[in-house]
Amino acid sequence: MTELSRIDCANWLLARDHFVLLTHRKPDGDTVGSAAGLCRGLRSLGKTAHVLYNPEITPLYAPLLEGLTKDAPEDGDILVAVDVAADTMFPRSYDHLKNSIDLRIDHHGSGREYTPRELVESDSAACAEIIWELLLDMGVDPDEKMAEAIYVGVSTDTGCFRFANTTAHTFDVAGDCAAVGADIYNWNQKLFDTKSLPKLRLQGWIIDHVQFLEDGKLAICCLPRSVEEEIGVSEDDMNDISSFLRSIEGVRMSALLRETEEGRIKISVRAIPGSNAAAVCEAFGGGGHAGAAGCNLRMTMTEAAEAIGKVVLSY
Ligand SMILES: [Mn+2]
Repeated sequence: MTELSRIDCANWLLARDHFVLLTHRKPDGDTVGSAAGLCRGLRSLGKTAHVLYNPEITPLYAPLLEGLTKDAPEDGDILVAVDVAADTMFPRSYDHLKNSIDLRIDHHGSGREYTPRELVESDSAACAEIIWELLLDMGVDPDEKMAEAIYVGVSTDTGCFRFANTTAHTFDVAGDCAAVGADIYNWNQKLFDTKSLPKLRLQGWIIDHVQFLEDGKLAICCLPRSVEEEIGVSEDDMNDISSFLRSIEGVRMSALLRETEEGRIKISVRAIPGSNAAAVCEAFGGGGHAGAAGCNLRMTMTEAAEAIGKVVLSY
């Protein structure tokens, strides 16, 4: 595997054509924004580029991909994964493509190699930050739609610039996006200031059912699928629900446990600086960032809560 510098990566892309960009399962603002921004940038250079249709795309982010998607790659297409830390993170329908991905562009330091070459900058708060610089390195003249996609990526991965991963560079990129004309107010409103009633009801349920351990430093909540269904929350509602637990006063680390359709337990861990969410999840075969990480366990909810509770505070 070759680790590319950003300039090498820009030149590698410039020397090629016919790109298909891949996003991760449960696509968030960063993977979608990165793919949309890069796709538009490549097109502006006269290249053919598409984002591979992701069956899990939600109504919140779907507009960013309008006119950009393609159902399947064709012979000779170059496959590029953006914001995808491991090949286990792709939607099921991409299984047959896993061995033919040419390049990974990512900001997950704990990611696992699955491509012959990669550009990984783990000090970037969002993959979209790397994409923005890459666009400029390639000589792209950014337009409003590119800026909007990149803004969605950087703002969502930083919780609207509140998380500890936010750097001066994150603000620089967001500032560039604003200067180019991204509709920042509209996106902030949609992403951070509007909550559906089911989401608020679910937050209420979580507050009623959260367990505090270690004098309130650790918050764990087990969320049964039946509760999600009864309240009627959407995937968009669940987007940043795990960060909500960390916002309780005194909590250093939080874990939200959910039941997946495949009968596994999906654990989202969030931590404040000084605690390491990625280390916890790596102990269970998952990964992520120090502030936000995840893993999937094949056990019952009670077993999973016990297992995670034991490990959590050693990190
Ligand atoms: Mn990301």
